[in-house]
Amino acid sequence: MPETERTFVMVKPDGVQRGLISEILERFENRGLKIVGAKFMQMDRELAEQHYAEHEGKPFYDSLVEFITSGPVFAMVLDGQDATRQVRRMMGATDPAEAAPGTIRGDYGLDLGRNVIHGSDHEDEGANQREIELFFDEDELVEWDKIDGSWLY
Ligand code: RTP
Ligand code: MG
Repeated sequence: MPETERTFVMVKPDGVQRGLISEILERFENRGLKIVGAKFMQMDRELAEQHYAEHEGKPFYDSLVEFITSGPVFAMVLDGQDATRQVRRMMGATDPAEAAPGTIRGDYGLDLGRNVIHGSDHEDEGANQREIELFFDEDELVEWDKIDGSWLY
């Protein structure tokens, strides 16, 4: 079996409000990424500040924390080969105006703030594990194998 890794992904409040959870989840499932955890939740300020600690002090930090706590988010943990990088490729560039069509932000993002989705940074080693632990308890993650499917249908 090829080696896999887990990554943290979150539909942001704009994506939830626009009813895009299932559309986004479908893309990841179709891509073969395995869901090992999922949670519909309201982030509080403390969690938002921890999650975006790397941006503290930047001009957009306050509005970022404000935005991410403005309504519910859909957080998930996905497992697959090179999952962190693959998710980032599927998300597209941070600024939807720069994101390629066919990517999630390229297809649905409105502007730099309202860019629909967050994924762990693949260039920041350990970000995926850090974010998974920040949002999920170990017992909220499910270890399971995809079967070969011969008896399913
Ligand atoms: P994210 O963390 O949300 O997945 O986005 P990202 O890695 O693609 O981008 P990052 O640099 O981590 O920025 C986090 C979020 O902050 C907002 N942002 N605003 N110059 C700006 O006004 C600015 N730069 C970034 C974006 O909403 C970005 O997703
Ligand atoms: Mg980031």
